[in-house]
Amino acid sequence: MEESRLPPGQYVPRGRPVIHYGRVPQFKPESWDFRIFGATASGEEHSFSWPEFEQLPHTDVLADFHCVTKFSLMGNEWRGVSPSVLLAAVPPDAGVRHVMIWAEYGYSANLRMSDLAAPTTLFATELDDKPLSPDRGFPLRIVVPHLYAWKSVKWVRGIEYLIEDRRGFWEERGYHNVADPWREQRYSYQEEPGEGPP
Ligand SMILES: Nc1nc2c(c(=O)[nH]1)N[C@H]1C(S)=C(S)[C@@H](COP(=O)(O)O)O[C@H]1N2
Ligand SMILES: [Mo]
Repeated sequence: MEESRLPPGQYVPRGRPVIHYGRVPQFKPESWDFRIFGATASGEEHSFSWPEFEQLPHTDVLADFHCVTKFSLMGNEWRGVSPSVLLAAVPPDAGVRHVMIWAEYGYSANLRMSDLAAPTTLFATELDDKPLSPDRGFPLRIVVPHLYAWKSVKWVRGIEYLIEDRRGFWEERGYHNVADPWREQRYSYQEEPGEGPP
């Protein structure tokens, strides 16, 4: 393993840990939807059914991911829908600089628009050539490999376009609003002016 691939303070564990807060939700394809709402350009929200979402073009991303508890999972082969596809299908208002990613049970994480639009951010449906397992987010998770993994929300159900930034689940509980592992942005007390909502 090249050391340069591991951000400061991280290690590669034995095995591939699975972690999340709360229970694994059950996927119900008939009632599942993916909503894009908030500050859309049209003022309307849009929702995709599971068959509609599955038909969107898929691409591959090879990336590592880094949990703030210090383990890193290296070389994950994700397949899924690029955020650029969704941003083109349901354009945000010109003033949108942030988004909230929403999941089952109300889990959420906020991202800067630039982090959502980054080339390795993906709405993943597959890991290593198989559909995601239930505990890794089946049927859909976002992966944001360049930020700490609490931002890689499992069981995703939607995107809320935000004009003003707002903190998500862990960001409200003392974790850093931006969460760059290369800069060890772990906790909110490390935030510099402009890195979090006022
Ligand atoms: N919906 C949801 N997504 C979540 C979490 C969670 O509690 N709920 N935990 C996050 C955290 S802290 C980590 S480290 C990764 C773990 O992903 P893994 O279980 O695939 O290793 O999922 C993230 N996504
Ligand atoms: Mo984590």
